[in-house]
Amino acid sequence: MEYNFREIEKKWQKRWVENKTYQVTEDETKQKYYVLNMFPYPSGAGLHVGHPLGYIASDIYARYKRLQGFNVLNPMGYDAYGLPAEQYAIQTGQHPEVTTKANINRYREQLDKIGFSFDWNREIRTCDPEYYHWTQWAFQKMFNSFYCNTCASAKPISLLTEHFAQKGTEGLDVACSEELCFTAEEWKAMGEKQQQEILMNYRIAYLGETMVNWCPQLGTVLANDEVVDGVSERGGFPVIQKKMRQWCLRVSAYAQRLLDGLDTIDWTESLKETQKNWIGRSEGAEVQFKVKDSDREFTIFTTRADTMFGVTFMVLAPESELVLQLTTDTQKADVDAYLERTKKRTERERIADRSVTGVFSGSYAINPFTGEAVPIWISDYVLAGYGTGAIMAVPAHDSRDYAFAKHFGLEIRPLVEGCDVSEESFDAKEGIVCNSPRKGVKPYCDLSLNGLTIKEAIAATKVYVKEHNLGRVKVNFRLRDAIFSRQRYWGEPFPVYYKDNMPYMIDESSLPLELPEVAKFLPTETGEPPLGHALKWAWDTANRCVVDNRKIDNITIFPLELNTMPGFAGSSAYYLRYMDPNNHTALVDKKVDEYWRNVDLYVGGTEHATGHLIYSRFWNKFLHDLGVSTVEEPFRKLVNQGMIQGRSNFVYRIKDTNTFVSLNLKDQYDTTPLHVDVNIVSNDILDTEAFKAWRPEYKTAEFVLEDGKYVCGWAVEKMSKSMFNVVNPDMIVEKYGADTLRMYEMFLGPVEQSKPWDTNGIDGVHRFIKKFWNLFYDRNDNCLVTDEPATKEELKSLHKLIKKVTGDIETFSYNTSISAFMICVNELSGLKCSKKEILNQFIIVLAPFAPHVCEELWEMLGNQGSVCDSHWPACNEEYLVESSVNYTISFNGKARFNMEFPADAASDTIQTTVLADERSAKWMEGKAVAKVIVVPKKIVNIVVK
Ligand code: ANZ
Repeated sequence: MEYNFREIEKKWQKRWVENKTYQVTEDETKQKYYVLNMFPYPSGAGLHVGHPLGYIASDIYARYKRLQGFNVLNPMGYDAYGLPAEQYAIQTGQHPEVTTKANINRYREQLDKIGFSFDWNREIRTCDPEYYHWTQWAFQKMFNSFYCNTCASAKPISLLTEHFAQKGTEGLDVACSEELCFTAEEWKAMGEKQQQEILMNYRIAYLGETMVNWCPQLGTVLANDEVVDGVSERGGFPVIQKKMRQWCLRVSAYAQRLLDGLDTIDWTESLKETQKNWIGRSEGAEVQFKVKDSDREFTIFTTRADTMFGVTFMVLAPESELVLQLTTDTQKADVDAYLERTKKRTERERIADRSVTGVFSGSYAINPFTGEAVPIWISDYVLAGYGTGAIMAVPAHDSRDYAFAKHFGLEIRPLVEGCDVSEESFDAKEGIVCNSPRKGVKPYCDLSLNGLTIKEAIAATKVYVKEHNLGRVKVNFRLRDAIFSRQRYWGEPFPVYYKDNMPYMIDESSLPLELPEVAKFLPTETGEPPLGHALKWAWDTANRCVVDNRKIDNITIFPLELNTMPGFAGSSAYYLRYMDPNNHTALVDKKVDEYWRNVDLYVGGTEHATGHLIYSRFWNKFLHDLGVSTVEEPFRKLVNQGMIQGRSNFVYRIKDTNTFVSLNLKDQYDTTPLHVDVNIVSNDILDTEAFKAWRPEYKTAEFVLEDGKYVCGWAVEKMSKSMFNVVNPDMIVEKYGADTLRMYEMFLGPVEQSKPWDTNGIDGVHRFIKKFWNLFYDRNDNCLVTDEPATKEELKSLHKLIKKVTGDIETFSYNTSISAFMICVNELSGLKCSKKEILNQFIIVLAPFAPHVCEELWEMLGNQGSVCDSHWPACNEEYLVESSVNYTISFNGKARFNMEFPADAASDTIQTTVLADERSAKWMEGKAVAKVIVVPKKIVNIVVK
C-alpha cells in the first residue's frame, strides 16, 4: 500500500475530533503538565512556516509527556485585540471585529491541518467579553489595592484608609508615586475628592501624570518602539513629549520580587539577564543639596557617594519641577528655548544619543560636605523618570559628566590630587582611574577615605550621610510603572466612569463592560479617543447599565472612560483562564488553579523578554497576593524558539532588457538582481513558464540558460511578503503532508536557533516516512508484520533509538532525534525487520513527531484506542550492551588479524585462545613468547623474541 498521507491525515484529524482525543479535564489521579505557546495575534497574512515552529516543538513535548502518563494541558487561543485590525478599519471602514474573526478562522484552518494536540474546547479570544470580563476585573482589583512594602504584598485599599483615619501617614511603608505626609486629623478633614486624589498616589492601578510620546496628527500616545527619529513609525508625523493623565500600573512596586523570582525559574541565563537589566536594581544614596541664597533644597540620587568631593556642578532633567523654581530671570529665555528643543526627543533617543546639550539655570547649589557653591545646569542626559531627576555631576569619574564639563568648560576635579584629567587618561567606564586603595584623597570634613577601596569608600560615605542627616541610603529600580491607557478603539474598555473628574469603578457584578459601537474609528474632532464617537457610553449608577450620553446628569448618570487598555492587558493572565475557560463566576476556580498551578513549559519568541514576560509575571504576582493564583511565578520553564528566516531567490535581468540570465553566466552581462517568488523555484531552478505568468511585465521575458536550465541565486533574509520568500505551511502540507512538515521543521536545527527555511532537504524527510511505512507494507500492499520474536540486534537498534529520543526530547534537541529515526529505519530495513514487537514501540516513539501516520499504523497493528494513550517505552540498557567484542591481534606491535570474543571473556581465556589459534603460529615464526598484553575490549599484543 502506498503511503497516502492525504487520506491518512484527513482521517485522523476527523477521528481526533470525534473521539475528543485532545480534550482534557482535571484528573486528580494523574500528575499534571501544562504546556503553553505564546498565543498568536491573528494577522491578515495568515501563518507562514516560521509560526508553527514553536507550536510543533511544544506539541511534541506535550504528546511525549502524555505518553509518560501525565495529564497534559495544551491549549491555544488568540491575542485578538491589536492595532493592525484597527488601522485596517480606519482605511476601509470594515469593523475590526469582522476582520479579526475572519483572520481567526483562517488561522484555525491552517493550524488544524498540522495535527496539533490542542484542546480547542479551551480556546480563548482576548476580544471576547466573556474573556475580557476578567481583564477588567483584575484592573478593578488593582485599583482597589495598594502595595505594602513591609509585608511585600498587595492589600485592599480599605486598610490604607483605615490607617489614614487612625494615624495619617505615620509608620507607613507602602509603594507610592510621591511621598506624602499628613495626620489623621488632616485626612478626616479632607473632602471626598481630595481623599480620592490622595488614594491615587497609592493604588496599584492609578491615574498618573506621565510623560508620553504624543502624536497630535494621529491623536494618540505611541509606545517607544512606534517612534523613530522623533516621528511616528506609521505616517511619519511629529511626536512630542507631553505630560498626560494616563492609567498606570504600579509594576515598580513589584521590582524586588520580579528580580528574586528569576532565581526560582528555569529560563535561559540570557533571558534572565535581560530581565535583570530591565528591572535595573541600583543601590545608592539620596543626598540633599541646599540652593544658595534660598530656602529651597533638592535631592539627588547617586551610586557613588564617595565622589562627593569631585562634584563641580549639578544637573536637572528638563522636565524636573525644579527647573521652573531654580531658573533665574536672566536665564529664563535660554532655558525656555532649551526646553522647547528637548520636548521633541523620546527618552530612548536621549539615552542613545551622546551629543552634549544643556543650559545653565542661573542658580547654585551648596555641596553639603564641603560648603562649596556649584552651578546648577539643565540637560536632557538626566532623565526625569529615574532617581530624583537631578544629579550631582562628577566629571572626573563619570563619562557623561566629563563630556558635559568639556563642552561647557566646567571644572574637572579628580578625587586623587594631581591626577591627569586629559581625555587620554579617561576611561569610559571608570573615569579617571584612581589608585585603589586610595591615597592622597582629600578628606571630606572629618571623613577620610584614604586607604579604602571604592566599595569601602562608598559604604563609609553612606554611613556618614545617614549619621549627619544629609540624606538616606536608597535602592532604585529602572523598572517603570506601565502606562495602561491607549487612545484607541480596538481594545478592552475600562470599567470606569467619571464623577467630578475623578474615576470610579462600575460595580463588579456589572462586568463585563462591553466595547461600544462607534461611527468612526478615528479620534474625535475635539481630540478625544475613538470611544468619544460612541453615542451610548454613559453609566447609569442607579440601574447599573450603559445608557445614552444625552442622559448624563452627573448625579446618577456619568460619562464612561474613553481610553481603552493596551495590547498587554489581555495577554497578562490568559494562561490562568485556559485552566477554567468557561467559568462564569471567577477568572479561575481556586481548586482548578490548585490542580494546574502554573505553566510547566512556555514556548515563545524572545521579542517578549521585557514586555509580556514582565507584565504577566507582575500580574500573576498580584493575583497571587489576592489568593487567586496559587503559584507566584507563572512560567516555570521557558524555551525561546528561533526565527525561521526566508531563503530568497533571485533572477538577473540584463539592464534595459527583459532578458534574464542564469546565475553562473550573469557576470558576463551588466545585470540587476530581482527577487523572485520562491514558490515558482524548485531546488534553485526557475520554472520559466510560471515566471512569465507571475507578473504581466514578465510575460515576454526571455532567458539565457545554462545546461538548459535557469539557475537562481539565493540569500537568507527575513521571511517577508516584500521579498517573495514566504512559504506557506498549507502548501507544504498539501505536497508532503503534515507529518513531513512537522518533522522537517524540527530537522532544520535546534529549536532555539534561528535558521533559514530551505525546502531542498524536505524530500529526505518525506522519504524517511515512506521507508518507515515500507517496514509495514510491501510494494504489493501485503502486510509484512509478523509476530516473530525480535533478535538481539533488532532490540538493540530499537533501544538505541528509545534512549536517544528520550534524551533529546528532554533537552529539546529534536533535530538529532530525527536523524536517530532515520538511522533506526535504515538498520531495521537492512535487517528486514517487520516484527510487531519492534514496530509497536517504534510507532510510540515516533508518534509525538508524526502523529497521523503513527495512529494509522498503530491501528493497523490491531492496537485499541489512540497511540496517544499508550505508554512511552523505557530503554532497556541490557540490549545496548555489546555481546561480543572484536580484538585486534598484533605481534610485536603490528596488527595481523582480528578475533571475536564474548564481551565478558576473561583475559586468561583470551590469551590462551589467541595463542592456540593457528594463525598465531604463523606470525610467531617458531619464536618464543616473551609477553602477552591484553587491553580489554581492544587489543591483544604478543611480544616474541
Ligand atoms: C555621582 C556619580 C559619580 C555617579 C560617578 C556615577 C559615577 P545607576 O547605576 O544606573 O543607578 N544618575 C542618577 N539619576 C540619574 C538620572 N535621572 N538620569 C541620568 N543619570 C542619573 O546610575 C546611577 C548614577 O547615574 C548616579 O550616580 C548618577 O551619577 C546618575 F563617578 O552620581 B552618579
